[in-house]
Amino acid sequence: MRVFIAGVDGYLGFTLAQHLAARGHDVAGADAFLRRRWVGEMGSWSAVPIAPMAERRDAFRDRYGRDLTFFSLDLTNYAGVAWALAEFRPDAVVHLGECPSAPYSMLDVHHATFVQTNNITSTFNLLYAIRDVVPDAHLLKLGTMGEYGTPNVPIPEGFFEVEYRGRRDRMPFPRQAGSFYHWSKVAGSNNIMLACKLYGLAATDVMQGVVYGTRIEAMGEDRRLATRLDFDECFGTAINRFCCQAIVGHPITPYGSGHQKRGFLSLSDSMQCLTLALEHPPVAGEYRVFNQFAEVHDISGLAENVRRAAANLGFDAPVVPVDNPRTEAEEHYYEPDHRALADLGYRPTRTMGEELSVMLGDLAPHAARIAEKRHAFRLDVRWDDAASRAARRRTALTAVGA
Ligand code: USQ
Repeated sequence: MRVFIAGVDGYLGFTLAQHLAARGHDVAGADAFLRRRWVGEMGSWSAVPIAPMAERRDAFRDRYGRDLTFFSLDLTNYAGVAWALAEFRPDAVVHLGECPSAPYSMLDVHHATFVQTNNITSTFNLLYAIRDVVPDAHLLKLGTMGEYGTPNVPIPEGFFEVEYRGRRDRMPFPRQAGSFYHWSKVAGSNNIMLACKLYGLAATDVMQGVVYGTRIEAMGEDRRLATRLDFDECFGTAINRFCCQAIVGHPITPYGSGHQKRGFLSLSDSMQCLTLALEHPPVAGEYRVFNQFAEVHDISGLAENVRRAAANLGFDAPVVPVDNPRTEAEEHYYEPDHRALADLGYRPTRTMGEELSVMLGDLAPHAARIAEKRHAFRLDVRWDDAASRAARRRTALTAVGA
């Protein structure tokens, strides 16, 4: 199969390219290296050093015996997107090329607008380019479990049966996203659903939980094939951040009561699921939704799991709950379905404990690198009061005479 990955330089994108190549698929990708820039804007860098794209492609060829065709391209440029698809003629397009950070979208009006514009535009460009250039290609779009929020009822996979005033229908399950980023993903889902109906496109919208992990088996030990792993306040997700904190003896930071629950899955399981979706495409005109996660945990439980796994390896870090910078339910019901991928054959490959040991082992050699940017663990993006951040920044700058 020929697979085009939008966002191929990212955490999931570069990993997926390798996973697919190892399974014999031909892979191309596009990226404008925005993720590298955003993390730099946060005053941080990837905990695991990552190679420039030219080196990544050399290493890819060495390991998988095939090229990673690459388009240096901003996905908000429609002509560029259409040209890339015409050049490569994919059977499937995987859309991982969005700004993935809820906190980044809550920084201020400029970041909120940027995240929504960037994400909605890139999705439209891919939809229209597929329609006009490769209409039979399957669009595999990364949505998020965060689209649903935390309703007080079970969460189905995308759709549910409703009975209202004596009439019944099958409808999209209500979305209650909790950040401007998550709402950008809801907009993407709605637009794809309509495009499938209007243009007969085939799409899978993956509501993915929080991913953690440093590697997949295919990568081997070539450092040029390593994928990024972020730990800053905006681009570091809970488990990845907690592991980096533990490695440098920084307090592990569950927010608030830590009772908020989320679905989690390892990087290798994420690859397994995305590949299952690609290798079992929907039919023309079908818009299907998969909920993609392996286990539901609450955040304080996770923090404790990381603390224990790190202590076993000789890294001691306390768990110190901090005031929750987000506006989110901390005590809530959470029962999402996740049957569709299991029906296609998905089976988790490792327990969280096993994965944490691998991760911590991979991160340990980079402790000095993480420690150098430990200021990036800071917490100053608040959902309710972004202005306080600017005020604190000003105070800090005044204090250093800047
Ligand atoms: N959290 C902490 N301490 C931290 C960081 C996070 O307690 O130091 C908590 C947050 O308050 C939240 C939970 O952990 O309750 C998850 O936060 P996160 O930063 O790991 O994940 P989130 O912001 O939800 O976003 C991430 C990805 C996003 C993806 C989403 C899937 O950045 O792209 O869409 O996970 S989901 O969470 O299922 O919506």
